[in-house]
Amino acid sequence: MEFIKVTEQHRPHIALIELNRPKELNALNLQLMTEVKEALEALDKNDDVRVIVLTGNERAFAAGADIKQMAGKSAIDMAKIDQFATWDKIKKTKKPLIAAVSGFALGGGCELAMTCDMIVASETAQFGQPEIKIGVMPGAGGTQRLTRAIGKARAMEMVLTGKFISAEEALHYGLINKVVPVEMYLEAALALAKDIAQMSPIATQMAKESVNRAFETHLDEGLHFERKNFYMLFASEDQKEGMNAFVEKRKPEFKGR
Ligand code: DAK
Repeated sequence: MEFIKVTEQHRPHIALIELNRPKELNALNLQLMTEVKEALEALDKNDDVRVIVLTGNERAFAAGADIKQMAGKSAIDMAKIDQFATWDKIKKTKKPLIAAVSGFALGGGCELAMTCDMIVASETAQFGQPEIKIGVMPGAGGTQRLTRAIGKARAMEMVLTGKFISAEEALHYGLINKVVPVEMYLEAALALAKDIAQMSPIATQMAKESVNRAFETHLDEGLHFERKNFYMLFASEDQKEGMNAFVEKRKPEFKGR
């Protein structure tokens, strides 16, 4: 991996992916995105990993797709590259995925953070969809996920003016989960990951799938989907362990079976 660093067991059951193109503010070139996709696919298959944290560095989570790589491309070039295939695979990650964001999360960087399930940010984080300033518009979910997260009025303003919002504003708008001092953002994301890693990994994955379904279907179908996943969990050893542990007044030990 040239542009990312992967630590499979950064903490027990928690993997860490670090975007590592610091001079370019982690601009998301094609190779970097392919590496992220491949790392997520491998971690999804690794039974020892229950939660994944994705981060950049203090100055930038990611300042967007690589403008220098895109600048000369034609529409046909873009269609042939079909980068959406990579982004679609990232979206399909089964395990809970937490973005730990500091500094710039712009364009594709903001979209990548929003593709994660939760966002923990440093006080210095800035979120934005500035594509309009370079003559295009968001292409990896910015008009859809941002609008669902913060509502039409605010999304429209961000997308049409390219203005950035601060971490505090992002928290207030409901885009992110928490804001902490810059020296703590990664630790705070790892602490959240640890809370989740203590649960049954089967249950967390099914719960994630069910919450995400809320954005893709109407209520009746979503409730039906939730119900099926709920029943399915009664086929797991972890359900027996969790409920028996409660009755026996002890801490459950989930095995992911
Ligand atoms: N691409 C390429 N290089 C970038 C970059 C980017 N997005 N952002 C920064 N860099 C590079 C700069 O060119 C500079 O490189 P050198 O000149 O040193 O070689 C280096 O990083 C440091 O940046 P600055 O010197 O500009 O640093 P400043 O602190 O002055 O400014 C900034 C920081 C983040 C405000 C500024 O760099 C900036 O405005 N960057 C561009 C932000 C932006 O417009 N982002 C949106 C890009 S479009 C798709 C999926 C996704 C997308 C599209 C399609 N498909 C699935 C098809 C996404 C599109 C985008 O994200």
